[in-house]
Amino acid sequence: MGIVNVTPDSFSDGGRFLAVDDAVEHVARLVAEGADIVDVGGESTRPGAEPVSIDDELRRILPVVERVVGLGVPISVDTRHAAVAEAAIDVGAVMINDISGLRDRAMRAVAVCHQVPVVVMHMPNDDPATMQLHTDYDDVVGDVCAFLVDQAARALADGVPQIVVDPGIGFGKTTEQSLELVRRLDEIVELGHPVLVGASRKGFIGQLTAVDDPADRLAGTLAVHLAAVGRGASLLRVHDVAAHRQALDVWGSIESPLFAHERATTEPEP
Ligand code: HH2
Repeated sequence: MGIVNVTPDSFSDGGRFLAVDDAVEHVARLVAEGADIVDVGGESTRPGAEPVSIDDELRRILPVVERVVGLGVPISVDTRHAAVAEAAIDVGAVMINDISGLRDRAMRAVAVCHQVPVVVMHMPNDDPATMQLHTDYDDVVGDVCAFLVDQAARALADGVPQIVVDPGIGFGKTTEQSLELVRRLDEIVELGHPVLVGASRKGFIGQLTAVDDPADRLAGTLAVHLAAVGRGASLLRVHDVAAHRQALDVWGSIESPLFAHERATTEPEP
């Protein structure tokens, strides 16, 4: 899943894709590099980010979604707001990425009404501004699993067609808690839903490696993401698609000798 942040203030690429033409060009590049899904968002959720009005979020993402649906790659909309999700679906998005974990009944209703899959991400509260004040878990993996089980069950009972779960790396997590979630990702995989991991360029990688510029954290990101795939993650949310494609092709060729060859020469199984 390639990341498209149509924001002025995202932690690693804020301001780079705020103009519609720049965002569309970026999507085309991510697709050319091998993204299977493109995730378009209009609100930075880094700790302390300024809240964005619904109108601004719509103004940022709708023109981009409208222009990229023709590229043939599925578009997911990265939003906490039901109205934004619905408007994006109306212009062609086919998936919701909800960092607030489908807490909002209205968001579940949008997914049910339009029969779109949803990424249900864990964060300890529904407010990026204060999430880092809520890192007091009994057992971070157990607490995250309990939240994801409850939210997935509620969503499926309401009629959401498909759930992807996500531990929310860095969202109300200390560095050690983010590492523990990746180390024990198999416990989240055992919940029975596809698992998405998004560690791309995040702060805990900088903290571990003393690399301040997020754009320089690709090697650390690949290390985390390959560890996650090795434990059963199905989707990776990434800024650097080409590097991930290369790493996954080589990793996959080691795990299964036909992997890279099959990817290059055959259509995927239905
Ligand atoms: N992380 C970010 C945003 N959306 N969605 C999911 N499902 N999982 C994540 O880990 C995740 C996410 C934060 O990263 P980014 O979009 O690069 O930064 P910002 O929030 O500053 O725009």
